[in-house]
Amino acid sequence: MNITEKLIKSHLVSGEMTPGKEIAIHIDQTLTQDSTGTMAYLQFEAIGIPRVKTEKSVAYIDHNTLQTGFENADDHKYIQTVAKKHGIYFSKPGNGICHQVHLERFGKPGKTLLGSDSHTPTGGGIGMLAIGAGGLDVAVAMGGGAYYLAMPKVCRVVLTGKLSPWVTAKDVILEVLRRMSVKGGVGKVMEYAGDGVKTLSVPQRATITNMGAELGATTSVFPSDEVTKAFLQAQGRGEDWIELKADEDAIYDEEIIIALDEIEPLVACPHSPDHIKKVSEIKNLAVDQVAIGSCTNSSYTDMMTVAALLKGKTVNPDVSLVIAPGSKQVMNMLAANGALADIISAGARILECGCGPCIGMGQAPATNAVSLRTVNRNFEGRSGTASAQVYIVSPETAVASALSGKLTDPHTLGEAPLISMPEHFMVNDNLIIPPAPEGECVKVVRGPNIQPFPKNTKVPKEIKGSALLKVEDNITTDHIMPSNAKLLPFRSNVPYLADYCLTPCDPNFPERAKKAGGGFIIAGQNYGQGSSREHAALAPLQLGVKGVIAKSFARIHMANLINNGILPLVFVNEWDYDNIRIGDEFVIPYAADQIAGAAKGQLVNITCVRTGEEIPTKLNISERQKDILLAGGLLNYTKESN
Ligand code: MIC
Ligand code: SF4
Repeated sequence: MNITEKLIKSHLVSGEMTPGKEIAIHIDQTLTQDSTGTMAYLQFEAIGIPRVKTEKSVAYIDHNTLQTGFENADDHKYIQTVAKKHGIYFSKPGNGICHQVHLERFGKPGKTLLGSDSHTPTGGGIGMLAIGAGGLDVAVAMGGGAYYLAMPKVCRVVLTGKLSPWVTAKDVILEVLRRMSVKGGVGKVMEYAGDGVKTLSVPQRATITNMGAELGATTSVFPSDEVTKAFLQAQGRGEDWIELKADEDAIYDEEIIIALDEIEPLVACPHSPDHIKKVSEIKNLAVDQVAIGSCTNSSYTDMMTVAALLKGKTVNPDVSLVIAPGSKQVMNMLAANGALADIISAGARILECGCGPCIGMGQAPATNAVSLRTVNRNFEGRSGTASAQVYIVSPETAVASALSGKLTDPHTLGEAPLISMPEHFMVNDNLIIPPAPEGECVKVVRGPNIQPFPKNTKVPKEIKGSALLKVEDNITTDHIMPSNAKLLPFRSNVPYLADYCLTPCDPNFPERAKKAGGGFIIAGQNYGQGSSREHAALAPLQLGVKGVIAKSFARIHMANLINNGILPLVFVNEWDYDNIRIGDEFVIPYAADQIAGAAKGQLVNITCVRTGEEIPTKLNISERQKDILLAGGLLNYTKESN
């Protein structure tokens, strides 16, 4: 067996391990962050289980830390109290980005981790089966329920040789994205192998597994070896290590080979993580802002490299350099060893440990500005400035460019610094609050920003509605439910957020949807790529959306639609997409029967009233997902089946 199969087999609750077939796995650990967490805990409360049944569940506060009004602080209080009551560890604001902290303090090789954030696969860097999911799926897992997913194919990524100086793990994953695109990983686990693996440290591996999310992959995983052991020992957690490797004769569904020594510094150009070029190919690109941080590149070794490169130098006068270390542990160590002073002296602006600019929480660039970031996503508008041009690079390229004022290949900096892994990380978990031993008397505090979330109803006899919007390929969750400093504080207020749903595609969409009393969204390939945010399903639900008819869907978003009772219909004929006009009226007759038939592979036929013709579509759903859709969503289904 390969590593993926071993991890799945040891957690399999039901199903057959054949690619594409639905399986259910037991979840050992969960994580939430605050922007999806409020919803996940509201849903956990709705399920009604008093204490979590996982080995470890952690609630992080890392996204909404700007606190420009009472909303974020209210949500923090809600999450802190609900966590205390139900047996969940609480990582206070300032303790760091969920994925970075989880890797440092909680992740364990061989375990499963379900997180309400799409970059949960970061844990694959230490041999976890770490998967991102919607808040409701995480809520169910906290209650001891299995997590259902399609058995993935396994793509073996063979790494040979070793990275040349100035070439980084970020460049490796950008190379994978160049080859496979943002939809190349859908339905797959990327499993890393080959003799190049042992040359990569845990933070480097985690950078690679983190950004596997951008391939649309179910997750990514590295073996757990001596390097993993040394990392866990340095975190004071040597006892959490187990070895994990693929059998000699393991079989894979696909394979790609990457010669590490042939990679050069790469950059993902606006507005997609797979618009890859060599840094050396782009000449004279003046840079206005450089942002270093995010769950992809904010580890201790990343930050030490940045400090070494900045030491004794000054940031270019035309560049604003902002740096957010990934965790309190990282920041603390930089402060203790003096590296922070080097960073500050060079003129960098230090931000608190959190997501910050990565999700547009502050540091929005100027109009038309070029912003180089070490993040994982450069979707249009995500920085908080619609006209900004965001390029994704490694920390090394980021510093070289911050110093020169232009996009610059780090080779120009001379000899690369040698930063080694510390023998001991500074361990101080004083910002992690354990749950109350008995939760009964803990009072959950709810601020006025927490509004009831929309709930769907059983499928009616006939589903009717008009085409409300037609969008192209690769629409991201940042288009569907934009997140920035103005909107992120309202993640527990879906009625408010709904007024911004899909507005980057069409500012009139919410109003049109409300007037029409709901309807359908028409979309191209890979609809819903990016975030795990359930709000990208909840806000359309609030507006009465009954179905999305697309050429294809991204994994997590499709699951979120189903969980909320919205039909993810797939065109059989691509020309039907071309022929649909906004305003066309659709009818799905015998809806329940057709949905039931779909689980057996039959088509769902939609009648277009204007043309009188039938549009054949597929619903790629399991029997269980059929029941969820018929019930009007997972919450109704769970209640019905209890
Ligand atoms: C992201 O990077 O897009 C986010 C913000 O972390 C999201 C979660 C969210 O929308 O709250 C993700 O990756 O799932
Ligand atoms: Fe936070 Fe950005 Fe990572 Fe999402 S991708 S978890 S916003 S740092």
